[in-house]
Formats: sequence, C-alpha cells, structure tokens
Amino acid sequence: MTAQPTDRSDRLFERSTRVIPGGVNSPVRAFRAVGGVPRFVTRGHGAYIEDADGNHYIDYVGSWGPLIAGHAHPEVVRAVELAAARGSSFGAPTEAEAELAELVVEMIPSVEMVRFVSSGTEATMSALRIARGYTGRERVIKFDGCYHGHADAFLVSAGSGALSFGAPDSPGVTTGTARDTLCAPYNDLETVRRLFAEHPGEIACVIVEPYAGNMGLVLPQVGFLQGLREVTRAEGALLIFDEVISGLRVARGGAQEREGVMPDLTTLGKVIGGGLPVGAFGGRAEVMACLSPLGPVYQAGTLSGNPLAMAAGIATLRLLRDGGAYERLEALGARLERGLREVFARRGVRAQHARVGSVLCTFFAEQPVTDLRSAKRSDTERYAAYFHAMLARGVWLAPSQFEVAFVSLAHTESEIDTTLAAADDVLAALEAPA
Ligand code: HOZ
Repeated sequence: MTAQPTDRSDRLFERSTRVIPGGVNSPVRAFRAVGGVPRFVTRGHGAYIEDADGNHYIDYVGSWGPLIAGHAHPEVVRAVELAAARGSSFGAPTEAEAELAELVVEMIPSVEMVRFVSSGTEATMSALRIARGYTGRERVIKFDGCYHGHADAFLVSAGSGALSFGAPDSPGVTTGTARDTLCAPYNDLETVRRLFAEHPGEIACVIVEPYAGNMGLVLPQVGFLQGLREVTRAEGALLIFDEVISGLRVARGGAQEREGVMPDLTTLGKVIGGGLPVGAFGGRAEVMACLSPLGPVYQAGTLSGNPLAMAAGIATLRLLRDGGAYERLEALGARLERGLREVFARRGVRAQHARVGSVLCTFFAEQPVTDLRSAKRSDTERYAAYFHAMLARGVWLAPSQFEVAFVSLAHTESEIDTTLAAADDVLAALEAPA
C-alpha cells in the first residue's frame, strides 16, 4: 500500500483553522477523536467521495445520514436544479411544502401533521417546546448518550461530538436549564419510573432515539420502547421519538414502524432533506394544533420549507417510497455486518457488532453494549488505528468510535466486498506482532 498524498487537505485545514474554530463547522469532522488532519472533500458521486488530493474513498458517512440515495443522485440533482431556476426562497408557502408534508404523513405512521424547519436541532427544540406548551409542565427526561442536537436542554449527558470530546455537559448551559433535564441510562425503564415518581406532575415528555445512534449504535432491549409508551401515557406526559437518524432510514416508517410503538411526536432530519438542510417535527394533530398560528406555542423560520430543500426531500422520498429500496438497504447492510463479523472472528479481534437496516456500528469492546456506560468501555485507541488504516485503503468511516456507518442505495455488493477485504487486511496488520 502506498501512502496517500494529503498535502492539499493539510494546507486547506491550516487555512481554515485561522478563521474557523478548530477548522470545522461541526466538531466531529475535525478528526480530534482519532488524531490527524481531516481530509477536505471536493466531490461525491454515488457511493464514493473524492478529497482535495484526488484520493477516492468508499463513503460510509454519507454526510452523517442524509445521503440514503448516494452522492449527487441524478434525480435529486435535477429536482434541485429545477427548483433553483425558479427562485431559491420566497418566505411564502409553496406547493412543494404541501407535497413533502403529504409524503411524510403517508410514510411515518404516527404523524398526522408536520412542520418543516432547517435542521434536526431545530426540530427537537421545537418538539420540546410543544410538549411543554401542551402539558404545562417543564421537565424532560432524556437518556445518557442520546443526542438530540445542540439546543441547551439536550446538552446534558449528550452523545455524538459532545461524547467524542468528553464534554457531555456543555459549559454555557445554565444551571436552571440543566435542572429541568433529567437523565436515565438507555434501556433502563426502572430509572424512568423512579424519575416520574420523584417529580409527580412535572415531566412534560420523555425524548429518546428509538435506536440510539450517537454513542455508536445501541439498540433498544425488548420492552424498553413499549415501556416508555406505557409510562408516559399513564403519567400524562408526551413521548417523543427522535428519528432524525432512524426516520425514513431503517424503514419507510422509521423505528416506530419496525418496533410497533407510536410516539406522540416525532422529529426528523437528515434523509428527509436528501442532503439539503431540512428538519421536521410532527405528530398527533391535536398536539400539533398547539403550534402558532393555530395555537399559542411559537416557532418560526425564514428558510423553513425552503424550495430547494423541499425539492431534494421530495425526490429522495419518492426514490424510497417506490420499489424495493428498503429491501435493498437491508440486504446490503446484512452483507456488510455478516462479513465484518467473519473478518473480526477470523483475525481474533473481539468486537461488538450492531446493525439495524443500513445503519451499522462496530464497537472495539469485549462485552455487549447496551447503554452509554458499556459503550464507553470501547477501546477508542484501537478504533482510531482501525479508522486510519481503513482510510488509507480507501474506506471512509466516521472519525469517532461513537458514531455509526451508513450504507446507501448507491453501494453495491462490490463496494461491500472491497470494504471487507480492506478490513481483513487492516486487522491482520493491526494484530500482527510488532
Ligand atoms: N451530528 C452528527 C453526528 N451524529 C455530526 C454532523 C456533522 O459533523 O456534520
């Protein structure tokens, strides 16, 4: 294997760090959890991305989830071009908003009404505000290691970059805000029941990633999501599923369809925008009716429902709605998971593999991972070595043990098999005695 040139990326990073904190506009991109300098990307096509030095990679980050159809899918590109030619923003309603809303209502089982925003963070903070407005209560229960964007109320025991960089409780979040956010370990129903008992009539909602995808991938144990549904209903609180990652990704109807548990509110992002900035929150019509201008809970946005973003979302959801997309994603995800299990076993490397549909994670951990505490037992240095060796062989994984891998419709068996061959090589080299 010859060393890849990275001079241009190195120079671009140096330039960026002079004017952008850490050289990046979102912390996990900076490679700090794995060391080294991030590669700057110049283009993406299908399952591949190319960096500033002309290196090509099979991409399993997929812009952290949105690119379920792969990079620059011709139908998505065409839809955006057509929309851009008609004007990029009006600050007035358009037909495209109604169309994307209809698609979401059709696809996500519990959503009767939906509102679009520009990011997952906006979606979760707005859902929390509705839950508070609807119930007249202030506290929220979240789970350690779940990440719901960077609004203050959620930066308590948070996952994703906050976890990767060891700051799950961010400075800048006031004590008052943090006091209203109660935390429980993921998969721990007993703690949730105890919190309700300790704060009677005070808890507006429980928010959960039904498949936790920001501390690596941690799946719900049998009965956990059903239990949350029962306890919230009994206590008069709302249940919010944060499906920013899982919505339209793990099934047409997201995690709620796979698990058969219906939340009161759902937050969406990533896939719904097909690579453009879109978030959404929706749910029962009676709850959504609290929202201004129907009701008193205020929420607004100049670029909400932006025509370009709506066009990319509609094109992507049409690809997903019609014809076998989820079966294909399931088959590709299963092939990758099966192959990784074989390769790791053959090379004698203990790891925990998790997968749901086209979302995967390999923890360099000895014991099963069921919550944040067990996820944190992973050997992050070993992950970093694996990450860099895979990158050098042309496989682009997330630069943190606590993120996940995404397979897209643009991947084929050939990319999966090339990835498995690379993993086999890498593990053989990493495990060989020095
Ligand atoms: N929130 C994303 C990881 N779960 C990172 C987004 C980004 O860095 O682009």
